[in-house]
Amino acid sequence: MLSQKMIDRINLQINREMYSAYLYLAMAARMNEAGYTGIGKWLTVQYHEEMFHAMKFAKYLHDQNATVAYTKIDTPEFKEKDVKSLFQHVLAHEQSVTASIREIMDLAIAEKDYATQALAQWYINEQIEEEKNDTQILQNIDLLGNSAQGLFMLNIELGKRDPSVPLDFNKI
Ligand code: OFO
Repeated sequence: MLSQKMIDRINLQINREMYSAYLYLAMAARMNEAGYTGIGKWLTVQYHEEMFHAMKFAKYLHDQNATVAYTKIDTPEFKEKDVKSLFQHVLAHEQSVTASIREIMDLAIAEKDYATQALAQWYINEQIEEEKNDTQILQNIDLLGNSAQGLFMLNIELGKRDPSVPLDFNKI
């Protein structure tokens, strides 16, 4: 059984994951408008990943007989128009999400809540992957010299990404 404090904190994280999804969907729109449809696709796949993260938390609350609370999602905030600055924002955002997940782990440890510790560990591992992906994209941009030709190639490469998350709540 989860404490009310933990239920509230996980519901907050569901909102944050959905904000991430919304942010990446908005970024995808900006990239598509600029003609970078491959980068737009990569960001749209990331939108699905974030919704999966939200649903995995929701499924956990459901399995623990706790109430899921879907709350208002803020308007996505970003000003960046060029590819490199956009991915710098993505990396910084993921670093803030990592800090948020660590707070859940800290609370789970403080409450001796072993079930949530196991769940939080999955997200901690996932955040390693998220930050690694964004760092590699930024490294590739630097290796390519942030040139028009380089971004053209990156656009093709990132467009190859396909979603890998289940869409069925019961298969989470
Ligand atoms: Fe859910 O990992 Fe990104 O935000």
